[in-house]
Amino acid sequence: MDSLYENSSFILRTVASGEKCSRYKGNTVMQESEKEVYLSKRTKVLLIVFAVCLVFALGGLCILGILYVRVSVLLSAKKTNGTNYKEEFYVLRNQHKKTLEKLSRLNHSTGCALCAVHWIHSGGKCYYYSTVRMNWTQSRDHCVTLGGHLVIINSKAEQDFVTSNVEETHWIGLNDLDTEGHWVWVNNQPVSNSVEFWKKRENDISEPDNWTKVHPDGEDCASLGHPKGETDFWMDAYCFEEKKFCV
Ligand SMILES: [Ca+2]
Ligand SMILES: [Ca+2]
Repeated sequence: MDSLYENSSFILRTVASGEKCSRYKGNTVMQESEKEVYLSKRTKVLLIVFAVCLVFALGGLCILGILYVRVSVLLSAKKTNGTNYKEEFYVLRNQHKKTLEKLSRLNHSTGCALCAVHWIHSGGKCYYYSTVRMNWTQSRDHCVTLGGHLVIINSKAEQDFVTSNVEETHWIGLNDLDTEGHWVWVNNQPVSNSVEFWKKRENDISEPDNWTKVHPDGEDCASLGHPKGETDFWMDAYCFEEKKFCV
């Protein structure tokens, strides 16, 4: 009986132990199940966040695409307009140049003054005196847009005529930019020794003196007179000074 009692006790302990084990296993299963549910929820949340981010990213890409297309269209339109204006400018400039050439031919054939408005006729040519001041290079380029060139003086009569209409220093179409001391007109013709009107000084250096005391680069562009004096002779001057100019 003792043995049976003992065995019963063992069985009871075993049963009790089995119950405890079952409860433990049950708890473990429940924890794992909760863990799986938690992970599943977390995965869903992450997927939703990812999907939302993806939607925003796609939306951003669409907006960027639309902006890119709009900017491209605008730039293309501006480029086209710029090209059109440029072509129009060249056409008008050529027309202006041809008209001036016709006027010049008529002047030669008839002896009448047939220059454009604001241009002055003399000796079969038309002259223009600017109202604005520019440096020499700007003046040279601007004259071309007017259908002419910086004035080239070929005779004493032309020198007298050109200087008779100016009251302050003006640029003329003469420079030694390429080779110091080698003066050439804007049509690449050198200055004739018999037709030059440089300022002469008896007791000092005559013009052109390529004066470097004020501007170390010297003086490579010719003008009628200087800012503070007479205008009926040529002087070399610093090319970046701003002066009126003759066409
Ligand atoms: Ca010079
Ligand atoms: Ca000088």
